[in-house]
This record gives sequence, C-alpha cells and structure tokens, in this order.
Amino acid sequence: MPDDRRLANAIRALSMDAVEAANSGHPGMPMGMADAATALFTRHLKYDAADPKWPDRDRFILSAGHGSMLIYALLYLTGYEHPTLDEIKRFRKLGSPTAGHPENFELAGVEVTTGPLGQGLAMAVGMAIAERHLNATYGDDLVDHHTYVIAGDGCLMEGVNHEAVGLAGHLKLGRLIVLWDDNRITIDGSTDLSRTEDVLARHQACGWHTVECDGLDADEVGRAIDEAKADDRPSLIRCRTIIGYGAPNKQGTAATHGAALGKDEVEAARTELGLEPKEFTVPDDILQAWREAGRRGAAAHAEWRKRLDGSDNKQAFEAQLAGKPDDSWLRPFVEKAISDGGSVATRKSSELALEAINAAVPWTIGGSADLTGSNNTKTKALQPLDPSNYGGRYIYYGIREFGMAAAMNGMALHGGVIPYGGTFLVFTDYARPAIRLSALQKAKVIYVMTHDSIGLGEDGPTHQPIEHLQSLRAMPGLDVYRPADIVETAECWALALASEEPSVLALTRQNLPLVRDWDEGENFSARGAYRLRAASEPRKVILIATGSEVEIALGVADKLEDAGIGADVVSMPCTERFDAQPQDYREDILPDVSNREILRVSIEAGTTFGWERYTGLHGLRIGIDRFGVSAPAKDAYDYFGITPDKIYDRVVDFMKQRGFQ
Ligand SMILES: Cc1ncc(C[n+]2csc(CCOP(=O)(O)OP(=O)(O)O)c2C)c(N)n1
Ligand SMILES: [Mg+2]
Repeated sequence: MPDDRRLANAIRALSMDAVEAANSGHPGMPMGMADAATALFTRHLKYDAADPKWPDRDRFILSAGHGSMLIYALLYLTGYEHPTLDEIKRFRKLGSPTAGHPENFELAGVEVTTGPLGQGLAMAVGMAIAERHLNATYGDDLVDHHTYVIAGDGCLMEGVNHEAVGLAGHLKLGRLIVLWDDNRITIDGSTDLSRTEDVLARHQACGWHTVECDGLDADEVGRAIDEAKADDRPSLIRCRTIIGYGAPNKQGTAATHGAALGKDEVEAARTELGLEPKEFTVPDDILQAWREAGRRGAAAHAEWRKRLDGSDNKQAFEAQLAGKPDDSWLRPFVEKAISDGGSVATRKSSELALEAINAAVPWTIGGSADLTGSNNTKTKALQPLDPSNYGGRYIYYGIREFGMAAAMNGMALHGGVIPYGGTFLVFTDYARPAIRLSALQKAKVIYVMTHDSIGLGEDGPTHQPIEHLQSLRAMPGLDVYRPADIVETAECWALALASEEPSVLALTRQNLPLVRDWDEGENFSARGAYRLRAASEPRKVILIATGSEVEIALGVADKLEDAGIGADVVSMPCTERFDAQPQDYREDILPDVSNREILRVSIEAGTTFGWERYTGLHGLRIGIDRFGVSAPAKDAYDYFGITPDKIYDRVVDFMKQRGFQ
C-alpha cells in the first residue's frame, strides 16, 4: 500500500495540471487539503464509487467550491464513472462536467452546488437535519450516515456561517463534521488583514465540539475525525495547512489561491513532490490504491441493500425518496372552499391547505424564521423537530432567513423530505442567495412568503415589498405564485408540490374574498393566467391582476361594464407558467393589442417594472414605483390609487387620451 502522502500527491498533480491547462482555476486549496481529503476518502467517508446515489452514503460537501479540482480529482481517482481523465483535462471548458465550481447537476458525487462561500456548509446543516429526521422514522438499519464538509476561511467568515453554526449547535447535529482548511490565506493575503476572532471559541460557544490537527498529516486528520465521530455535538476540525503545498516558491501565499502556478513552478513542484515528469499522470500503484478506496464501501452498501430488501419499510422508504407527493387532497379541498365561501387571508388559506397536505404527504418539513404565527406555517399535528424528537416535522429556525433557506436546500438535495419555510416576502432579500441556489440546483423547496404587499399595513415601507415579486420572477428556474383566494392558494400549493423546481408562494396578511367561485374540475392556476371573468359588453379592456388585486380588478370591471365598456378579468397567479403556455392559449387570453382596440391594464401592488411584458407598450400599468407607507392597509391602497374607483378613472382617462375606441 503506497503511503498517504503519495496518494495525496496525485490530487496535487491533477489539480495543478488541470488549472494549468485551463489557465484558470484554484490550485492552492486542493494542494493544501490533499492530505486531509485523503484521510477522509480512504478511511472515513462511507461511499461506493460504483453507486454514487446509494441513499445511506455519507454526504461530502466541498463548501470551498473554488477548490473544485479537489473533488474532481477525488471522484476520478476513486473510480466514479465521471469525471474521466479526459474530462479532467477539459477542466472549465464548455460542455465539460468539470465546471469551474462543483455543480450538483453535472456530476454524481457532487451533492450540492458550491462556490458562493458559506452556503455549502449551511446546506450541509440541512443534510444533517434530513439524515436525523429519516433516521427517526426508519432507524439505523436504513439511515445512518454522516455529513462531512471541507470549508475554507471564507466559508467561516460569511454571515450565513453564524446562522448555520448556531442552528446546527442548537439542534445538536452530532453527525455533522466540518474540516476547516486553516491556511490563514484568502485572496487579499493573510487572514490577519481582516480576521482576529477566535474561530474555535465561537464554535464552542454555539455548542460545537472542536479539535485541532496538522492538516498536512493524514494520520493526524484521521485521528481528529475519529474524535469528531465519537462526540455527540457537531464538530469543527481545524486543519492547519499551507495553501498551495508542494509548490516550492509560491506555497503559503495568496498567489496560489486562484491562478495557474505557471510552467516553471509546476515543474518545480513536480520535483519537490517527487511526481511523474509528465502532466496528468498518476502512477499505476497509486491509481490502484485509490480505486481500492473507492470500493471500500461496497460491502457496507451490499449489507444495506440486504437490510432494505428484508425491511417492512422498503416500499415506504423508496416512495419517500422518490418524492412524488399525493395530490388527492386538492379536489375535495377546492369543492369545500367554494361551498364555504367567506373572506380569508391567503396566508390563512395556505395554512388550511397545509392541514390537508401535511396529512396526505408525510414527507413535508415545515418551519419559519420566527414568524410562525404570521406565516401560518405550522399545522396542528406537526411536532417540533428538535434534539429530543428528530422525527418532528416543524423547525423553529429562529431569525435566520438565509440559514433557513440554505438548510432547506440541503434537506431537499439530501432527498426524502420536502421542506417549506416562511418569512415575510420583503425578507426574501435576506434569503436571496440561497433562493438563487435553490433555482440553480433544482432543489424542491417551497418558500411561504407572507405579507406580500402594502396590504400588510402599519409596519410600513421597511416591511412592504415593492420590487420583490418582479425581482424574484426575473430569477430563472423559480416559480413565483401569487394566488388571489383560497382556491388559487390550494392550486398553487399543489403545483409547487408537484414541481421539481423551487417555488415562492406570495401570500397576503389581509383577508380576501373568494373570487374563483366556480369550479370546472381543472387546476386553472397551472395555466399561469386564465380568464376569471369574461366581458359581457363588447370587450375593450383586459384587466390583468395578481393576488389581492384580483378582487380590485373585479370591482374595476364592474364599473367599466356599467359604463358599457366590456372588460375581461385575467387572474395571473404565475407569470412563469403563463409564459410556458402554447401560443394560441396566450393569444386567447391576451390578444394582440397593437391596433388599439383592446387596452391591457396590469394591476399589482408593487413595481410596474416589467409589466409592459403583458400590457404591451401601449398598455396601462397600475402599481407602486416608490417605497410604501405606514398606514392601515385600506388607507395605503387608497393613497396609492389602487382602488376600483381610482383605477376606473385612470382607465377611462387613459383610453380617451391614447385614442382607444
Ligand atoms: C459569497 C462569495 N464571496 C466572494 C467569493 C469570491 N471568492 C472566492 S474564494 C475567495 C477567498 C476565500 O478564501 P478561503 O476560503 O480562505 O480560500 P483559500 O484562499 O484558502 O483557498 C473569495 C473571496 C465567493 N466565491 N463567494
Ligand atoms: Mg484560506
């Protein structure tokens, strides 16, 4: 068996060669952490390179995603199908799975997409939560794994780290083990430039176990991992390393962080480390030893399969991991909502829908960032998920919007659970970097975002979303729903649960009447927009509204019809879905208006930016292009002119001025 240093040097060689070939990338981190990664992947990590998706594998997250060559080298060396050596040679080239930063949709073995510093570790917290939760249901026989993270100075400096570490300590996630690449270097130079805190003490204060080791000595790292595994708190292992280790003239400096070492330095490193003279070359005995390491878990994997096959829970376990939720709750819910009628806030409608959903889909895990009573996210039967009961299905995330969102990404990508979590819509800003990663990674996370407009009233402009809906709609791969009443709320929930992509539900604080008081057995919200009420008089106007403004649009339509001006009311709960409809459907709902025969009017209590997409440049856009006001909701709506009377006047004036017939 070759010694650990030679195994580690294969990682170093591939990393510096790939970065050199791409003339782009980050050799320093993989070269510094090669020994620690060797300890982890040859002795501790439970995985089977032949089946990267084995559900009870340990999860490994390279939070310091810029060091992507570390994981690409490990996956190749241990014998994953991808990346191949050829793909490593094409590091960072168009179409190669060895992308600049590790992307979960490119390579099995890359559990989450990392690169935005701090989020990998924060997602790992969610993975560790999901593991304990599933363990509570299925026991050690089926679910019994660790979550390992490699994090750099950057990951530990980011603000989200405070949220993630606090949450993990509170939940006593003892199977979460973070290896910190303590190389005292970031891009700008020494960490002395910007950090004086005692990182270990901070973790200890949050209820973590900490241990230190020489990160350049695989034995030492292995010993530290043993200690971490034995401790029932989450662990931070401080690995003292040297960035770019092995590059004799550049190691220990920021010069190795994010640039090719250069031909001469690569040659010098080959001599220093005793590597093969040729690039991308791994000696046979080293490759064989790595491949052996990649098969280490095969026996444990086979035993696990046997246990699964013999388990009474096999079907339930597989169904839960497949994650196709039951939607039989929807039709009876809609029928009852229509017969009950009445006025109810969509946040409350969401809670009512969740009562049905949480009973029908036992895989949901709800939560809120300290706004449970406002977001209406907790249904009656849900018990808190805490260290005394990991089987609980409700997480009190505390005031940690970003940490919550990142943890939900981790839970979703772990598999087996469908996380949903709430805060105020305006605070999607606090969670936004993680929402973006939900979308990029196709993590099935449902954001329950209440208090979705000036309709929240007295809390005023700090709390009233203006640009939020449109800015979220601008994000690719994210469905933004703004339902108008209880029926649409239930429909949107069903769509979010069925989707493989993340969703945002924007919900009101204020009560709304039932506007979809008819039922044709179809989920109309699935169309993204539909004709809620057709014009009676000859159609001259199409009012397009979302959420709480649909009620107002109906009031405007009444007045227009009274004046002999026919008006359709289109409810548009999800612009992304509407955009995906066939041309003839979109044309039917929003016919071409260039001839000025039909005026299209958008009504949404937020920015008008972007609504010309649906009104056309000749249309009228009703909204709010400034910050809100502190006032009761009714007064705020009146102040901004978003009432049936005021909109009616504007529509009629606009038609006169612009020469509509
Ligand atoms: C949120 C975020 N901010 C900034 C960056 C750009 N960036 C990439 S690596 C890095 C420095 C990280 O330092 P460290 O974690 O110590 O990595 P090392 O230099 O030791 O490899 C920065 C600022 C990023 N990727 N993500
Ligand atoms: Mg560093």
